[in-house]
Amino acid sequence: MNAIAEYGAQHAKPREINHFGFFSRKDTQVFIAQSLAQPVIDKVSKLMNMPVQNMEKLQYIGYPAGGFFREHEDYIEGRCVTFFCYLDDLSENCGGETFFPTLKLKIRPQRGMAIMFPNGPKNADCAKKLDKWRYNLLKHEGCLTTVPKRILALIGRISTKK
Ligand SMILES: O=C(O)CCC(=O)C(=O)O
Repeated sequence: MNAIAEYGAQHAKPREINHFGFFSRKDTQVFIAQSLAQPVIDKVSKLMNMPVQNMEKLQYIGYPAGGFFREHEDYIEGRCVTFFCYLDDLSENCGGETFFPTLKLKIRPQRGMAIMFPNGPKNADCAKKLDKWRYNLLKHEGCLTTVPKRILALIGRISTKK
């Protein structure tokens, strides 16, 4: 995990995105080189019970102090499961939690801790009411952090298309 964190810190590029409030984020990001990422991808694919071919690339996301990722959901083009692993311990009152507003669930990052959750289809492939319910349930945000925070993110897809 240290080698991955080092690779991420060396190669991640800053992003500051604001799509009229949607997917707004301030962070740094890089896809981890396959040779380093493969053992993690193999493990997560087992946890997700999905073939390795359905996994996206492993991402390193680093937030500077003042970084955030506003409320959003991850379901786009068949991205059906999300996995995050936290690389830092964040103490209370530093912000930086992963927040699921509908569930009123705030997860404070702890080094080595991982979470995994399903993403609901939002489009025509599911009844509208159910879509809305799932969307509301699983939308989440990376809260504003006052200290640096780093995570690994891996997405499983329903198809192998990338
Ligand atoms: O940083 C976090 O806690 C959440 C990150 C996130 O929501 C994402 O990468 O989709």
